Formats: sequence, structure tokens, C-alpha cells
Amino acid sequence: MRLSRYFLPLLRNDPKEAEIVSHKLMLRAGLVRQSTAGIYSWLPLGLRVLSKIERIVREEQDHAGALELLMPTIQPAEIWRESGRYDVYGKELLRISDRHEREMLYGPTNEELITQIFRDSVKSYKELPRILYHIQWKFRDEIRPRFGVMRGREFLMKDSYSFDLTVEDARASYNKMFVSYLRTFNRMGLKSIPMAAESGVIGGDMSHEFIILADTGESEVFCHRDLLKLDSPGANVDYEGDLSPIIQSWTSKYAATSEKHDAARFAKEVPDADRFTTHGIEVGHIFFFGTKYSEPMGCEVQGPNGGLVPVQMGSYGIGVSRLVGAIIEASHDDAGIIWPSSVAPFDGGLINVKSGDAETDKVCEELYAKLETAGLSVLYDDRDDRPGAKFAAFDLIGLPWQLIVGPKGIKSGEVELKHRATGARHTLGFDAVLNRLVASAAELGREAA
Ligand code: 5CA
Repeated sequence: MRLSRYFLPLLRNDPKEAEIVSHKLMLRAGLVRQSTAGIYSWLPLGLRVLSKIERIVREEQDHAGALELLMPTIQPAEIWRESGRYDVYGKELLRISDRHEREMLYGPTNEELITQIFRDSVKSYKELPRILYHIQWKFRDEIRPRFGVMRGREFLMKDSYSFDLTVEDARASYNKMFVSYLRTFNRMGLKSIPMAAESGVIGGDMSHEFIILADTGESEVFCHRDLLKLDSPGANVDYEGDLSPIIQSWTSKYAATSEKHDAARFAKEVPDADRFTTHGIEVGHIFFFGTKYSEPMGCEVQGPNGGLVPVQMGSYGIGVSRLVGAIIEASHDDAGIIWPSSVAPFDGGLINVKSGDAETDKVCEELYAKLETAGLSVLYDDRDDRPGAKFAAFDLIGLPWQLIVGPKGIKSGEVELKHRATGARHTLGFDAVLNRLVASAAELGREAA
């Protein structure tokens, strides 16, 4: 993509309305613009990140055996009356009425709708277990939307729902989602720690929040240091096998957000040197709630003995749009964002230090064409601007590498490759730089597999 033809409105200064670093950087780097409180438009660069996150979430859901569908944003009030949540949900629920005065709502979550779909279609235990998911916009009329996309009113969520015959089977589904979450966040370059949680308005008696660590995160977290050293399950994890040893390794050590923190237990269970206190951001939340919805809504299947049994259910959410902010909180410096390669909007940037100089333009055009042909996505700064302004812009938007091409280097057949995360610079010949970048892209592809 040529920057001269792109839409990238950068801001020089920190916008006043932004309190936290990710919100500031998302506005400054031209990722989003606020439409009204807690509601954002995604500009081209931001949308590329959102789509990449969505893709990783989808791949890991599919890998765990979940099936994608798509439910609408608008739901009828009746099914929420059936579950009993229409009145309980309070002002966070955006209630709407259509031209026939029929009561509707903008979905804040989808337990009711998926339960309705399932009960109308599945009659026998032989069609269980199933996990269904979608990635869809939600609306919650938060009393205090803040921190940009981290706590929006309209936000993109991946929500999955599991259906099982027995509590034991439901636990196996829960474990599948648990493991897939560890993999999902790990692929985004994040350290996530599952923590026992309250289930609140969703209900149920088994629940974990997935918290990613970031010094600037909203919640205070307390955990055993050993959890930081645990590896995420590999791509070869067998989702049909027994996942409980993995769950065990992640849940046997102390970890709690301030809401559930028990200072006395922390002191007793965790030796002094292993106590770790930091901040974190909730990027996922999983729930097992048994028959909380299936019973009142009559979602029953014929069991092995012929009688009707309500299905055992769980739900599993990931804050897809929140993750864009959360990743920035976890990965930035004074100059701007540092995208992990797997979610970066472009693989890298190509900076023409002297646009308009025939020789420099020619080398840049050639490198650009070759990189694109090799399958890399490159943001090519072909604008007529000061080199300093270009460097600052690329540090701000945080692509993993910058290829800097100027007349001086060209004379000796060389260009400079800057690694955004470390600041390391290498001077390389044209072919060497191409080989290196193509090899690193291939490496990333292998990691994802
Ligand atoms: N039905 C369940 C699971 S599908 C549910 O709604 N869970 S939740 O309320 O915990 O939301 C799931 C995830 O969505 C959260 O972990 C969080 O990452 C994200 N999320 C929740 N509220 C917001 C919000 N206001 N803005 C941005 N992301 C949010």
C-alpha cells in the first residue's frame, strides 16, 4: 500500500479526551475515531488489526472444534422474557421498539438467541456435544464508557456456546475453550493468565477470566510467579483427548484479580519470593451455567433412556475489539505502538527518505514490488515529506520493521533495516534484506500452523 494513496490521519499531539496510553495511541495512529461516547469507527489501519485478531480467534475456535454461525445484532424481547433476564439486565440493555411497537433489543450477549436456535433444531442427545460461536457487534449501555475501545458501548465480541448432555461432558467443552483461549492470546504475543471469576449477570458456578498482563491495565492482579513461566499449549494439542492436566497446571497456583483477591490466602499459599503483583486487562471470560437458560427456555433433548433432559450449557467470550487496546497497553514505548507480528496491520514499512530522487524512487519501487510479490504486506511511504517526520510516523504506527532507503546507502548498494521492537538497525544489501524479510514472514507462518 502506498501511503500517498492511503487514509491515515495521524495526530501530532495526545488528544485531551484520552486517559490511557492505548486510547491515545489509537487516536494518534489513525486506528479509530469516536462517533459518540463509547462508539467508534474503525479506520483502515485499525480495521486491519481488528481483522487479524478476528482471524486468529476464528482459527483457534475452529481448531478446538467450535462451529461458526452468525446471529443478528437485534433480538426480540420475548426470548429475554423467557429466560427472565429482560427485567434483570437493567439499563445496560438497549431496548428498542419497532414501527409495530414490538419490543426489541440490541444484543449485549446471545445466550437466549442461541438457546432458541438450538432447542428448535436439536432433539436428541446423539446430536451432542456441540459448540457454536459467532463474532458479532454487541451493545451495552455502560454507565461510564471509557478508555476508548477497552470499555466501549458498542464492541466486537466472539461468543461461543456449548451444549452437552451431562455436567461431565460440559466440563470437557469448558476445558476445550479454556485451552483454545490460552493458544489464542499466546498467538497474539500476549501473556494471559486464567483466574477464577465471578459469573455475574451471565450466571453459573464455574467461571474464569483471562487476564493479560500490562503495567497500565485496569485491574490489579496477584499471582504465583510460576504462572508466568508456563508455556501455552502447542498447535498439536489433542482437543478430543483429556485436557484436564493442562487445566490443572494453569489453575493449581494462586491467581486472582483484586475483586477475588484474598490477601491471607495469597500470603499462606505463595512463598514471599514468588508473589507477583501487577496490573492486567480482562480479554476473555468463560462460564459454565448448566441449565440456567435451557430449563426456563425448554431446550431439551431426548436422553439415552428416552426421557427429555435439559442440555448443560456454557458460554465463552473474547473481547475482540478490546484486544486491540489491550495489545497496545502490553506493547508500546514512548515513540508509539509496537505490534506483535501476528496482528500488525502491515508486515512492515518501506521508507523512501528522498522521494522525488530518481534513483531512490527506482530502488524503492523495485523493493516494494519484490516484497509484495513475495507475499509480504508493506506500507510504502512514497510521500514528499521530511525524513524525520516519516520516521516518527512509522515509530508511532508500530509496524514490526522499517526498511529505510536513501541515496547515500544506494550508492554502496545498501539499505537499512530497523526492527521496531528493539530499535536494532542492520545495513544490508538489496538481496540480503529481501531474503531476510521473506524468511521471517515464513517463520511467522510456521508458528501459526
Ligand atoms: N456471554 C458471556 C460470554 S460469551 C459474556 O458476555 N461475557 S462477558 O460479559 O464477560 O464479555 C466477554 C468479553 O467481552 C469480556 O471478557 C471483555 O473482554 C469483552 N467486553 C465486555 N464488555 C466490554 C465493553 N464494554 N467493551 C469492550 N469489551 C468488552
